Amino acid sequence: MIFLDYAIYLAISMFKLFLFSVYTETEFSVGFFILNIATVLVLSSWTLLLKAKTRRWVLLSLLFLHSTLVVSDIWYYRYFEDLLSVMLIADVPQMSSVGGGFLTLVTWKDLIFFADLPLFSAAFLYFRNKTGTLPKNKRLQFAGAGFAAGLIVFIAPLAWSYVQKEGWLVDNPISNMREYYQLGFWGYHGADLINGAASLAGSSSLSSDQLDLLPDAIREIEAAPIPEDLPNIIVVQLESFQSSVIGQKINGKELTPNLNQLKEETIYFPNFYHQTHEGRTSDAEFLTLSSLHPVKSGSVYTQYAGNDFNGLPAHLQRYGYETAAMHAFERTFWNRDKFYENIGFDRFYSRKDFSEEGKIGMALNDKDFLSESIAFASEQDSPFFAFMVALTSHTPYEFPQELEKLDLNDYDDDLVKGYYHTVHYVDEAVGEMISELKQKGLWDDSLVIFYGDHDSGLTQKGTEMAEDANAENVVDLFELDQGVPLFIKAPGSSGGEINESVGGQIDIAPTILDMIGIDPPYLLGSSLMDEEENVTAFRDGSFRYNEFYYKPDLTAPIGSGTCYSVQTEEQVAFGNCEDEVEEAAEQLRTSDLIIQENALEKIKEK
Ligand code: GP9
Ligand code: MN
Repeated sequence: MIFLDYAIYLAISMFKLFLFSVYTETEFSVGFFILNIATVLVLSSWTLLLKAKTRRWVLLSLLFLHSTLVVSDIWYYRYFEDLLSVMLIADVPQMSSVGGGFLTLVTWKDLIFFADLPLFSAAFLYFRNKTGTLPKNKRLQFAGAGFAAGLIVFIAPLAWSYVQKEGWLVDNPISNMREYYQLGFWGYHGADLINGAASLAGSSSLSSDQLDLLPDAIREIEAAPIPEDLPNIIVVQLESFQSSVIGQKINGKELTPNLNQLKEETIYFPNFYHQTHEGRTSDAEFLTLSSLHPVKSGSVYTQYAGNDFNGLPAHLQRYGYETAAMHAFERTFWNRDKFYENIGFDRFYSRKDFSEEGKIGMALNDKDFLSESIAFASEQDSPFFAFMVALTSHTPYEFPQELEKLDLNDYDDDLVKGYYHTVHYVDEAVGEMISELKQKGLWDDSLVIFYGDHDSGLTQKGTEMAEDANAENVVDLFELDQGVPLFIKAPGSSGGEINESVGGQIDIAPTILDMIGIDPPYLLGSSLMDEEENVTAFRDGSFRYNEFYYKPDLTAPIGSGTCYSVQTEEQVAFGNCEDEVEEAAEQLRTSDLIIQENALEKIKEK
């Protein structure tokens, strides 16, 4: 067989893509197989033009590159349930933050992706004198036929579905995984390369039609009177802080006694969720400060730090607030120095402003961090807005043994143990902070908020944490993974209250403005204090609304998914979620347009 090497190459390539689905537990149907083989043909049939000897080495190199990309995708998927993207280039400096946690993504079985290399080489050596080379025109015919067949099979379903389903395949798919299922592994990476290159080159595609699609409210510039006696605002974002730890007991001991107690003095929101994606901490901050969604690949902070957003700090500045951000890590990490200045912070207290001694994990421990942050906040003129980003409970949850206070002998996973130790410590830090705020007269009249930035990364089905929480069905796992605590201490109030409103980090800015009586600029979120039910959307198009949770089927067009009742944890009729599916998608599209096309600035220029 003249092209035996190429046939083996195709078989191995397809096996790798199949294995990718097995490792990531994602769909692999017959249609998807055909789509993938078509793209492999399109990308590799040119090698049939080469003489046999050269072709083998080229195919071997292609297999190596293929494995490298597949394995990188698998590691990335294990952390983010998403695929790598060109836009992540801007995030390479932050990748180190996963640190020791990254190694947990790598397993020995991943090496299988490179097992073909020695086997393929051995087969080459064996066949090296047994296969001849076809004449040039024949090779051209085979290469052309392979390429054409691949292209037709790849394009046909796209074209068909474009006609049938009004373009869902080429429409904004909202999530990378939907694009992957529509275009196949190589199709996704090819499309991403083109879009990413265009974006990095700064080419803008915002048409005036698209601008017209934006809600009218965006254009309204408010001129509201300044309310009297505006309170100081202190917002504390806690690292990897899940709501599952609130009220949790370990060997009869409360994991978060201080936060549990805080329910007596503040408004607690049990139906509050993080909406972060790949930008992790930076996404949580962005959602909070801009009331927009994160982008579908990478972080807004690193890619769009200079764009125009209706930022909370800048809006508060208009009403006379002094604004300061505190985070005891490198000021350039996640591009914070640029983003904070752009969004309206007068000052940014970073690692160099805090004590050098007393590190836990990545930075100064949260007890000292919060205490020193209060001192910095007190230096601001009132009213002030202080935004504090804590860091002790960051993966891989390293915690000094001498400070451990919990008996975690019943747990096996070191990451889970570390997580609970750090969470318990951060809870103490919050308790001490509240005492200090009270002592300094900064508690009673201030608006103080505590919330978690995102989950611990230890919540997937079958993990020790999920099993410990008896999280087995879709709703349980969603709650464990997406739920973060939110406590709001209203100015001048001391009573505790449970507010059942469904919401997410996108609602924090509108809630703050609502509570202090300032008209908001155009924001995507809504105040949690009003009675209205809002759609709390997540980056993949899933959402919570009312008593329902909707999980999309990413292998299908927008609108195919399953609706669940959060109360019964059972699947319910799709009709219960139907109206909100498009609303959630629309929220994400509007947000993308504002961020990626810098639409707010363009509107002002118009
Ligand atoms: C460091 C912090 C890291 O500044 O943002 O947290 P992460 O983004 O990895 O969750
Ligand atoms: Mn984080």
